[in-house]
Amino acid sequence: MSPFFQYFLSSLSVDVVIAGAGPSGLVCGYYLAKQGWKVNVLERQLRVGGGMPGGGMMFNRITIQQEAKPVFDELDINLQVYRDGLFVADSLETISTLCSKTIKAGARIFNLMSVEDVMIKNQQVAGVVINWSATVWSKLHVDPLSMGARVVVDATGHDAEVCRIVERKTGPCLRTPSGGVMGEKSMWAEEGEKALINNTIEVFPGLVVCGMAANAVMGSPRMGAIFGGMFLSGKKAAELIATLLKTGER
Ligand code: 48H
Repeated sequence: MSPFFQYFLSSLSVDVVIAGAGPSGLVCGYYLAKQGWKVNVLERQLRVGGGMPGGGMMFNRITIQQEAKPVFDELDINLQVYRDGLFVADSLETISTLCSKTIKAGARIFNLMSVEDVMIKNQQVAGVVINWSATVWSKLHVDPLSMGARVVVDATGHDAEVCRIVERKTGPCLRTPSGGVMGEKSMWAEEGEKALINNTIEVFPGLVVCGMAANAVMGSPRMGAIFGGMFLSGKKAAELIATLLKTGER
């Protein structure tokens, strides 16, 4: 047990905490850790991968487009040509490879740990409030712990949980047209994928949103089993965060 506790105690103050170990959160963690930033990825479930194992309607394959191929090539994940500009990957190979490379790059992944709130200091997100998922699910009244971070990433998928918490507790303060979470729109794969990169922003000081959460926050469409945008959004979030950290803005 003591190796785990040492690992946990030395993870309580880091550069970046990413909420959610789906494709966008893992890719973001991979690129940041590769550059030497201290990164924790917190995942509520027993396993990582978010929506990937289920692919589309439980077919364990994911579709990606040409633009995302360089990320798959870098990670050495096999792609099968489907048709012009579209490729198919085995979702289980994708999850296991991405998880392994993210950990080997130096990111720390904590599964079964939920982000239940954020810390806000001087109008800036300064970390997350965490608890064991089992505690949250069993509705036990157990006070949480906190984990400090210079930047927090909402990679929680469709529910955009971290952004919703900030909106609920701070008012309409997000960098969206309404100041709040706009809500995901119905499926339009091409538009959803296109919008996703532009929607990957620092949505509140110290809080970056990526993946499906970015489209939910900005009011853009969903895209079904096309996953390339999630990988590109995670990569863009990492680039954005590296700039914020390097310039000392966060
Ligand atoms: C800790 C949490 C918390 C919390 C949630 O859903 P994900 O796979 O998210 P993305 O954005 O990386 O990928 C989206 C993709 O899987 C998808 O759903 C697509 C493409 N849908 C299109 C469509 O049309 O339906 O992963 C999010 C992860 C999950 O593993 C959650 O368990 C986890 O975040 N999570 N972890 N604390 N509060 N909330």
